Amino acid sequence: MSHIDTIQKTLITGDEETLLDQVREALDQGVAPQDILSQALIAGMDIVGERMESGEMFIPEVLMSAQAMGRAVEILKPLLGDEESASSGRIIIGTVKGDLHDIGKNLVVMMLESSGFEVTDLGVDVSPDDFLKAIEEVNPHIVGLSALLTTTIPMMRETVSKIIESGKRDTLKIMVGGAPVNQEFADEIGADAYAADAGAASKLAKSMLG
Ligand code: B1M
Repeated sequence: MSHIDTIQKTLITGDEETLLDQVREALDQGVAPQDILSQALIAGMDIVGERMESGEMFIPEVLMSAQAMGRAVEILKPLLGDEESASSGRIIIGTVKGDLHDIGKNLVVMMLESSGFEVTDLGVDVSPDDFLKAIEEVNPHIVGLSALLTTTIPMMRETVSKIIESGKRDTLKIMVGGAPVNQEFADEIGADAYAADAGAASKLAKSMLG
C-alpha cells in the first residue's frame, strides 16, 4: 500500500498517534506535503463524510478523524505555501453562527498566512455582531465567511447584511466558501468572491488586493 493510501486509511480509523507517525514517515520518504494534504487527508475526510451520511460512522468517530486531521495538518503547515514575509493585507475569518465545522476554514487560514496575510481567526459559531466587532478592531481588507451546513449558509447572508447596515461594506471585500456554498449563492448575497478551496482562497485574496 502507498503512503497516501495508508495515511488515508488511518485517518478514517481516527488513530491519531499512528497517523502522525505515518505522516512523518511519508515526509521522510520524500512524499510531497501538498499530496499528503489533498490526496490522503482531504480525500480521506470526504470518505468520512460519505460514511457519516450513510450511517456507517457516528459523530464521535467523525470527531476522532477530525481531531487527528487537525494534528496532521499542524505537521504539514510549515512545509506548505509561499512563505512570503511582507504582509499582503489584513483578513478576518470565521465559521458563521450555528456552525462548528472548522477543518476547512483552518486550511484556508493556513494558506492565507503562508501567502503573507495577517489573519485574525475568529473561530467557529461567529455571530454577525462578533464579525462587526472584529471589523471595528482590525479594520480588515477582507472578511472571510465559512459554512459547511445548508442550514447555516443563510447566516452568511445575515452577516453580509449586517456589514452593509454598519456602513463598513465599502471599506472591505467579502469572501465566502464551504462545501454547500457556490458562486451563484455568493453573487446572490452580495459577496465579492467565492473560493472552492484553500488554494483558490489564497489566490483570490491576492488578486482582490491587487
Ligand atoms: Co459535519 N456535516 N455535522 N461534522 N461534517 C458535514 C458537513 C455533512 C456534509 C456530512 C454528511 O452528512 N455527509 C453534513 C452537512 C449536510 C448538509 O448540511 N447538507 C454534516 C452534518 C449534518 C453535521 C451535523 C448536523 C451532524 C449532527 O449532529 N447530526 C453536525 C452539525 C454541528 C454544527 O456545526 N452545528 C455536524 C458535526 C460535525 C463534527 C463536529 C462531528 C465534525 C466537525 C469537526 C470540525 O470541523 N472540527 C464534522 C465533520 C468532520 C464533517 C465532514 C465529515 C467533514 C468536513 C470537513 O472537515 N471536510 C463533512 C462531510 C464532508 O464535507 N465530506 C460533514 C474537509 C475540509 C478540508 O473540507 O470543510 O469543505 P471543507 O473545506 C474546504 C472548502 O469547502 C473550502 O476550503 C476548504 C479547504 O480546501 N472552504 C473555504 C471552507 N471554508 C472556506 C472559506 C473560504 C474559502 C474556502 O473563504 C472564506
